[in-house]
Amino acid sequence: MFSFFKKKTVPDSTPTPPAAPVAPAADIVTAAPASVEPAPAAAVTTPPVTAAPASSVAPAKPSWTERLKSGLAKTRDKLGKQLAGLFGGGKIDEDLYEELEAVLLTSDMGMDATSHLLRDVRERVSLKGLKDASELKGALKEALVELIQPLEQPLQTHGKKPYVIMLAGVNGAGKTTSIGKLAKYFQSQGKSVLLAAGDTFRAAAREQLIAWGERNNVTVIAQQSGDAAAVCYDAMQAAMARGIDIVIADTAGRLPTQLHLMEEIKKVKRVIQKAIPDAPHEVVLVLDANIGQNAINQVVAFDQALGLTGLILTKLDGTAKGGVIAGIAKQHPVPLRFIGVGEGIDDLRPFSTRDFVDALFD
Ligand SMILES: Nc1nc2c(ncn2[C@@H]2O[C@H](COP(=O)(O)OP(=O)(O)O)[C@@H](O)[C@H]2O)c(=O)[nH]1
Ligand SMILES: [Mg+2]
Repeated sequence: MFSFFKKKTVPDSTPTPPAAPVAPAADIVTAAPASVEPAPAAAVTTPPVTAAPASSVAPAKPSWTERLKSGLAKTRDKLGKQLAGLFGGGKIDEDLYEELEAVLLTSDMGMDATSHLLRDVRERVSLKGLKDASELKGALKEALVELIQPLEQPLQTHGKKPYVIMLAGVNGAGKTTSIGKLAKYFQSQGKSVLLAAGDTFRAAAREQLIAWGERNNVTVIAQQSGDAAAVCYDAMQAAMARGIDIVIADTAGRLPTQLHLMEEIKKVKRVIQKAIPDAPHEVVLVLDANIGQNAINQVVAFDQALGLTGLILTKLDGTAKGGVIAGIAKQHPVPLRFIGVGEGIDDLRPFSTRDFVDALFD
């Protein structure tokens, strides 16, 4: 039996200030349990009436590059400081390479990526005849760019209507909050968005999405029943009927080791396919960067189950484990569509190798 939570309606006519994080996760205020809708599928709220209140109001706001830099501060502090020590001066010798290896390993790049980078750096050093440790930084930067560049493949949603994006991942990875951020991102490009509340395991999860949709004029398809596949099917039908551009389907968190739940999410995908034969067009695994090397195991397992087409790496701001991107690139590359460096609505952006590496080193 689900109870139907309602967000206490705070008079909220003004657009959310961009600085204030619209974190749908945290605070679903439980008011009086309101009427439970008998209808199996309930479309909540109406499609965006006007162009979504964009987030381009506050001029004093730090730029994305600045936020990326501060978001990566922990990784940079750890990696950068240690590297600065290495690059400080002196000769390039075996001791230096050994130290470099140790530093890379502690930044969660993993053994494979670390060995690869070392080999690459050695080649660059001998090719260019570098002698001084201070020149090593450039070589490492280039090697890292080359390694992770293949992950930079921004999501292209044109050509399909609706373009269907399905999200998967463990609990707390940042799926639902990322959906909010993505919805804003697509709306700001003038696209209409519909959300499918496919996390049917917890009533609160559904309410989190519904509340967010209400605040932001985004249609959310939800159901009282506990069947994620059915919700997603309804969402596909609704999106086609309404000529929606982008559908984003939330799903319940699950561990790859929970086999029955992995079967359940495979079914969600199949049912989406039934509604729209070439959908979902994008199957994204949302990863919390804090898990470091374990992210690679998750990529492998979810890819096996669902056939991943993209990744979202969240919470880079809270961790020193940003090096895991290199590990993914080396061990099981899947396009890294977006990275998250904060809880604010604008803190999710397409992944750019250059920006990332620059923010890490400079
Ligand atoms: N600092 C930070 N927090 C984030 C980021 N992305 C998500 N979160 C937080 O992570 C928590 C779990 O997010 P949620 O979307 O509910 O996870 P889900 O279980 O995968 O749906 C929430 O408190 C979010 O605000 C991020 O990029 N940075
Ligand atoms: Mg969620």
